Amino acid sequence: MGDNLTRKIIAEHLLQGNMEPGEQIGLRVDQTLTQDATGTMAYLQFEAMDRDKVATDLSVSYVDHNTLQMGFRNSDDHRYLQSVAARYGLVFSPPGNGISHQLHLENFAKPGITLLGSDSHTPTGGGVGALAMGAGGLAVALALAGEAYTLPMPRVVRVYLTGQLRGWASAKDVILTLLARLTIKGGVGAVMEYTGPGVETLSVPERATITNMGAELGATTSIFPGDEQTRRFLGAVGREEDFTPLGPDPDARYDHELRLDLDTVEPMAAAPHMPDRGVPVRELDGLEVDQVILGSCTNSSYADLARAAGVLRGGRVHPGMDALLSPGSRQVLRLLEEDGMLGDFLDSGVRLLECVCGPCLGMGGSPVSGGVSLRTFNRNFQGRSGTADARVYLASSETAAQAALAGCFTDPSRWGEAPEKPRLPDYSRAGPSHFQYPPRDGSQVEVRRGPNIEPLPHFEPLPKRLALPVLLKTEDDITTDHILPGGPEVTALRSNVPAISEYVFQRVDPEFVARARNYGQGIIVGGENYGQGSSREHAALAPRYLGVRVVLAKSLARIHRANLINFGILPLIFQSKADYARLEQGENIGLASSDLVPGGAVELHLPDRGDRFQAVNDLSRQELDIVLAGGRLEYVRSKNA
Ligand code: MIC
Ligand code: SF4
Repeated sequence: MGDNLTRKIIAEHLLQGNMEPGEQIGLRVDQTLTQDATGTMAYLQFEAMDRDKVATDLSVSYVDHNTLQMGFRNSDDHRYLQSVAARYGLVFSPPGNGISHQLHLENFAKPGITLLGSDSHTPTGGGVGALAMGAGGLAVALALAGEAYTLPMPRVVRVYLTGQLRGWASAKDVILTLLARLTIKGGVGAVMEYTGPGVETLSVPERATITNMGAELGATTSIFPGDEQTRRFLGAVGREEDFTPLGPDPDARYDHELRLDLDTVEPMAAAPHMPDRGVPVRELDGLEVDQVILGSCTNSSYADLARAAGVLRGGRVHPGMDALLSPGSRQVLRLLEEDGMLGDFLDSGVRLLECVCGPCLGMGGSPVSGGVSLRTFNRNFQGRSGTADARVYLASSETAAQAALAGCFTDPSRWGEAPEKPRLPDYSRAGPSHFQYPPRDGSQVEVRRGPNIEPLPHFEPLPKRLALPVLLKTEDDITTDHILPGGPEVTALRSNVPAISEYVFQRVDPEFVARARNYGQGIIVGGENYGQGSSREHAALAPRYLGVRVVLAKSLARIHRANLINFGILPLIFQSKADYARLEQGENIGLASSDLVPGGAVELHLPDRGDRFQAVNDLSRQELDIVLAGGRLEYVRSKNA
């Protein structure tokens, strides 16, 4: 039996462990990326490791998330990132250059490499056949120091595509269809590997939309082969030498298989407030829309925006509508200008924003109270837009542009004949990119820190005996946006743990921080898929700073689980859901950390009731040692000592 593409790349990079699904493996990391919101912490951690230079083949530090520069904090962070990149040998992408994932796809990702990024949408790189994974900042810092990236060996799911997209159906509709079918937990523990005759009909930007939003399936990553389409894309962006043909063996084995006939895909929209709530756009016909936003790492390629421009050409945005655009990169914007399409947007009345993430994480562009916003983004979690009672729908660029003109969702059967797919543009016409390359010897470069950049907190080892009050009990599907919101106010504090901790669970329970302070330590009880969504490690770091020592949930999202461990919080899983049902906020739970054994059950005491129950402890030996030491940095320090 032959191997699939995922296993081939893993085998090529395997440093530790066996390739048995679920077993802990360690991979060599070829490339890393960070963005500003997770990057400052990642580089503070890297600096704490006392290395002289990064050990990867290529590492890029992007500034794309928070570029509002309201006050000194944000600007100081950017200067810190720029100086740290020059000091340690990273490429720096300044604010306005573009969105990290779009830029990395265009400029650096290639078939067969491993890419680790401190952002959950790093799998965008799977569009060119890279094994691209999201992780917390500390995992990236360790990779920069040359350490293996450890993760559970994923199952490999074959997504067998047949047919080809018809009419107005787009790549976004493919992933929204899969999400509606599989749900936001459908990819947990798996790599989604796309194969079959439908694959060759999809261009790299279309593939990247699909792999990008594989993050919303909870997948470890998603990947397409390196084939003729890949070669064509790398040629267009001027990197044909980066092409290697790469794919699964013809008789490759998979752990699971799904099929999707592209002929049957139709325009879809994910309804509020989860990306898996997809419905056909025709069913939303007539639903009034107050705001449309084009852009984000999911749908801001030249092809995406060219299709939207085609719809808008000669028309006017509906008077009641606020329409915004943030192109994926400055080069994409430049190409749109060259090809006359910037004029289509401007003349139709679309507002032009910077080439950054922007409204996607609530950096401006919040919709009106109770409004409907239709966005080409990947996440529509409640409140993420900055307006708590807004209803956010996710759809393709074409669907969004149609709604911008009509002021409401309309049935695609009335959109007329769908245009030809736009060709890949020739990037030699796109003007310069603005990457800043590091000097050969950065040892004399001064790292510049502003007053908002606080040193990392030190954490104590896990005590032998714990008696912890339940500080909060949550529902299922709590996202990291619930745990620690995005938006300009909070994101500006990403390099200041004491300050950002004030915002933990702000939208869920405004009393949480005071309660945690009052008790000094505690436990969080979570439902299914606790910590899904973004990779922000602050959603572990800030609760730990407030004294959270254990998260006991029905299940945990992969990146968040790793972040909890990295900051010394013990992740435990309910053995029986009945125990979840009976626990209440304020109840005390006792635990002896000396009873913890790797992969074993653990007994928890309920002293107020004179009762006890069992929870699953699925930690490996190393993970447990990290938690016992008080976190990953403490663990590395104690090992070195
Ligand atoms: C997101 O889309 O939620 C973010 C903002 O890009 C996060 C990273 C962060 O919180 O800084 C992600 O996806 O990992
Ligand atoms: Fe940026 Fe949004 Fe993509 Fe996150 S999902 S990287 S905030 S564009």
